[in-house]
Amino acid sequence: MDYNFEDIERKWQKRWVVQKTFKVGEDEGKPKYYVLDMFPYPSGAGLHVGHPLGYIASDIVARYKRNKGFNVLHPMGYDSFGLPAEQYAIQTGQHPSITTETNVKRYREQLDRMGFSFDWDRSFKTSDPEYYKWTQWIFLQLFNSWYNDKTNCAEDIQNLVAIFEREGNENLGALPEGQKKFSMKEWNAYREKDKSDILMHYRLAYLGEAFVNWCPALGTVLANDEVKDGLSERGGHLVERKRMKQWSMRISVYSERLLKGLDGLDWTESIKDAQRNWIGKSKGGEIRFKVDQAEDQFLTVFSTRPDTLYGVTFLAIAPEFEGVEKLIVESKKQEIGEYINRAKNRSERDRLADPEQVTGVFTGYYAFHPLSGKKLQIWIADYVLVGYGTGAVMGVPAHDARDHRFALKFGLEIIPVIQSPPEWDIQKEAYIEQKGICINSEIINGLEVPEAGGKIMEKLSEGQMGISKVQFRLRDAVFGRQRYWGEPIPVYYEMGIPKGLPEASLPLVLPEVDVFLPSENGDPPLSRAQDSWKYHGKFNYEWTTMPGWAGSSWYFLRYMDPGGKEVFARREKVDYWGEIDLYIGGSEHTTGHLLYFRFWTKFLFDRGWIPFDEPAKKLINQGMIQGCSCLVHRVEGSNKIVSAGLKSKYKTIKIHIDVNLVDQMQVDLAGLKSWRTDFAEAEYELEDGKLICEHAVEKMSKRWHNVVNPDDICNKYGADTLRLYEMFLGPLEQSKPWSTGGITGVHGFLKKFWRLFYSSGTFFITDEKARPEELKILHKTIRKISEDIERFSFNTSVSSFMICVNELWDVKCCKREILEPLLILLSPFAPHFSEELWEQLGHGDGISKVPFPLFESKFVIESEFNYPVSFNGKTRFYLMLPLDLDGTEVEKIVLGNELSEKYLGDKAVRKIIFVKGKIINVVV
Ligand code: ANZ
Repeated sequence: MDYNFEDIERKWQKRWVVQKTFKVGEDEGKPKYYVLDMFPYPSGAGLHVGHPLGYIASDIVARYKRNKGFNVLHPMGYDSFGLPAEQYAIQTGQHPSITTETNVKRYREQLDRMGFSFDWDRSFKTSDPEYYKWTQWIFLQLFNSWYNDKTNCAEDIQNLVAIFEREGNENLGALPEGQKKFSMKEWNAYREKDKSDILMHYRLAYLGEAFVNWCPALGTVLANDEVKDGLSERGGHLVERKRMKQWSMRISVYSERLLKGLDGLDWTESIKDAQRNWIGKSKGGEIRFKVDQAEDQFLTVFSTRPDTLYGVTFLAIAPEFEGVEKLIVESKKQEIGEYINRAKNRSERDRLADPEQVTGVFTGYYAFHPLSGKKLQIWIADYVLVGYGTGAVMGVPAHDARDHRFALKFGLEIIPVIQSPPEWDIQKEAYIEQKGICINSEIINGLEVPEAGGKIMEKLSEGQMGISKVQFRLRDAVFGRQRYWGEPIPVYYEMGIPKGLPEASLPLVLPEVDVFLPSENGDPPLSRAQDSWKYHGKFNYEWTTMPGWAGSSWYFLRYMDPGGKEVFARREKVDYWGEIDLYIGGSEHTTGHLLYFRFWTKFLFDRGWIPFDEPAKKLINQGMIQGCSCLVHRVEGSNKIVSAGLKSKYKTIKIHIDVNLVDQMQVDLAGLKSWRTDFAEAEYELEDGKLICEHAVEKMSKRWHNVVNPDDICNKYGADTLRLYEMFLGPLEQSKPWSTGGITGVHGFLKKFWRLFYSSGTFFITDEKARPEELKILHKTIRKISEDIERFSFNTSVSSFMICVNELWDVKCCKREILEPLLILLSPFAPHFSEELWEQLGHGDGISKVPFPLFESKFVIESEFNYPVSFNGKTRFYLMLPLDLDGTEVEKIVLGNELSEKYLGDKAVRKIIFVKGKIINVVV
């Protein structure tokens, strides 16, 4: 019987579903293993062959771990809220839930065809009300929590209210920006609205004014990680900075813990470093400069280099600096107003990206140096960012490159305060080394940089002119989106006061609207909901919805207890499954999802709902599978297509064509003509009657006509070949182009493997005892595959299988003792194939839970070794000798060898160095 993958795969996929083979529950008798893929957004285009790369890898691990005796949780679901379904709804009027449903169905079919061992009973979509009920619930917990710096832990906001009622905010340490001290008496006398405003400064989910990335084309705000180079990541629309009242998440309070937690994680260093950078911890100080023309007014800057304080020659503030208008002299108001407007339309990234283009305006105001008393000009400059530090800097042109450029452009003084090498021209270039001896700096002259910085901060804090400070770059995360297709934020407004919904009112279900667009007056789409969509029929609900990252920040917990009605996940289940043991997904989520889900995990841990504070112990980022585009040459200005070899005769442009029309560079001409009318009408110049095209490696995308659908590969070669082939393409973490060139080789390997079980068309296996060389082939492979899977090196596994099968063919092995364990080894990679043969071998129990074969070293021990024989260290020849010979026996054989006589001549042997299994060296 031939290897009929179609029937086999259909049969096993069905059986796994019917028998619920991969359904899993808590089992105290087994160690657990939780392996998770980043769940997909079900887009209309369906999966292409790049998507399953990570899923195949995680499925191999899941299956392997089951065979190793682990109780494996391996779930899959859909991250189904988001922009594309909504954009489609805007264009077509089709409700996003319908689009989502259709796409999910398609994804499921595609995933099923690849033979993944997911426990589908645990599946859900983030847009299911039963799921987002709990996303809303977590939002409410965040809303009802604050971060206590003293306990370093999130706590119930009622604890804070109790403190205020008892003692006001006087003992609470640093106050939130713009907040005043109040006593217990004052607090108790405040109106509800005032109290609510004060508490808003503490809540972990809060409504606050913030500069946001506003995308007019999409009509919504975007998170920092959704903006790339000043454009929206989705759609590439212009993004501007705008101050808006927004729901935000106070992730910044977790900066230090998010940073520290990285040290204990088995994630790739590059991801950890990217997160470290994004969190961006800087140690330094806040320094106050008294403003000259204003009574009691100070300008506070944040600096990481207090040691350079005597080198300050100007101060600069961000154009969006709060209170900027109070620092501008009358005569400059118009000029500065225009400058500020221009700066607003430059994204933060642009402002930093173009260092040569320094701009700024002098405000006409001055401030005094806190130690020397020197008068310093205050400037407005757009290289100063409002969201970082205090939004103001002290300009030290001698030692900071940006300040240096600024000083050169505006003719400001450059005073060196750190000793630079003698040849250094400080007027030409800043000396930015953070070490050296201080000069021109009164009280710190002669001191080294770090010590000098400490001394300055000490001196400043004595006069209350500065305090040491650790600053993080990580900003609070904007949470509200002016979009329809997201979780409604469970908040209503009573007399202008935002209030969290009571738990019993959850889920707050997304209301129906007539169109999925903002209303005429620019309010978000949810404002279009009918009057019935009001809390208690009278209070407006919040109109913005949650961002894409809300649902994905805790989905890994829901898989542990997907049906739970009382709680997001029952504690005993979470205790059992614990952290994700292996998480596989793309590295593009580094500063988005991968940070947010760590944040929510830490929060849920703080509030006692889960027993761990990091979600994933190990993380692997699979590489991208790029497309291999096909391009034909069209003569410029005509509709003439010429074969690649003739292109030098003409001036041509390259045009993408569908990769499915090409076989090894040769284009199927008839297919091309029926593919698009411009090709049907074109004139052709061929080479030997053939149209040859060119290849280019690019992102796999519809736009480049280079998308390869896994369904097509499954139809042609089967899912097991697809699985093996994707792994065979190269190391999991590397990006690599898709080419179908090698797939027949992999398919051929499976066929050859299959034939080991068949003799003249009938199943034939013997129970004869295996010979040592057969056992050696098997155990070498067991060792290699086990090591490879543990190291996630799947490409090398596939090669080892190929070698093994070739070797077994050479010795004509058809023994059960060899082939049975080999099938188990292969089963994580090619599960349908292995299940089928396993059944044919007479097993009724399925291959997915039988023990993984154990490596036994005794079978691979070599009995002989091919020794290099050297004379005075120089290798002259090789001798194959049994490994159990001792030194004297070896000596005899070596000296008796006729080749030795040749190299010895008449010289006497002084000694022979013999290392078993390594070398023989004759010293003369
Ligand atoms: C004086 C100084 C002298 C500085 C010197 C640097 C070198 P990191 O390390 O990234 O935290 N800075 C502070 N707030 C800023 C803002 N809102 N926009 C732009 N720049 C800002 O950077 C901290 C340094 O960046 C601070 O230290 C400040 O310049 C600048 F030789 O102060 B420094």
